[in-house]
Amino acid sequence: MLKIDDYSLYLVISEEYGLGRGAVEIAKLAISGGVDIIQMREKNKDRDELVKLACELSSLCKKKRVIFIVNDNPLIARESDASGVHLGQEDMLKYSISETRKILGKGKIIGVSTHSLAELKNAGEEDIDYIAYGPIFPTKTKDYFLGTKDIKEVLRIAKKPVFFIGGIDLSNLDEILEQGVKNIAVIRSIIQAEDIIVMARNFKDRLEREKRGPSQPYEK
Ligand code: TZP
Ligand code: MG
Repeated sequence: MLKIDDYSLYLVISEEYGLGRGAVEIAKLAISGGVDIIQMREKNKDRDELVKLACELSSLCKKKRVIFIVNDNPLIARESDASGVHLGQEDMLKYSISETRKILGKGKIIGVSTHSLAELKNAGEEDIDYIAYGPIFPTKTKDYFLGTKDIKEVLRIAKKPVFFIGGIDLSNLDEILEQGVKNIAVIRSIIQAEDIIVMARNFKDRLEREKRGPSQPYEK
């Protein structure tokens, strides 16, 4: 059973932003570059297509020991034997966390999207494994963003690992890592990169460096 460690790089794949590249191709390249978690987030596919793609991604991720998460639907997560499911606030009206836990079973991962400190606090009380918080920077998928001012407060009150999301790229990564961010989730900056492997590796290297802490001065 794969578990979520700090300094994880979480890639959310939506083919619609993939510049013509398919989800499996993107996943393979991103895994080579070192992503720790992959989410299938497809809003324009029918159920059969979702199950088929989820099964392909699930078996690829299993082989590579990468966590695989299905967005929106715990039943598809179960059918594809994914590592877990990611639910938005509206998804939880359809599938409560307790129902989702029953569908998936104990060892699986449940993640929840939050967009405010209040949602973050509520999510922290639930039987879930991680929280996504954002969008912290402007992004194509939302018409608003939260900014970075509450990051320290988010980290102070969060009872689960938090993945910051929304408009994160290599140019603004340092700014949030300096505030204590440990885990990040991205879509476009990796899937739209000319070289997905190199871009994923750049993100991962930066997280690894942060994990090691400030470099020690050289001693003779
Ligand atoms: N939830 C909050 S922001 C976001 C989602 C799914 C989109 C993140 O995409 P990008 O391309 O990394 O800004
Ligand atoms: Mg959803």
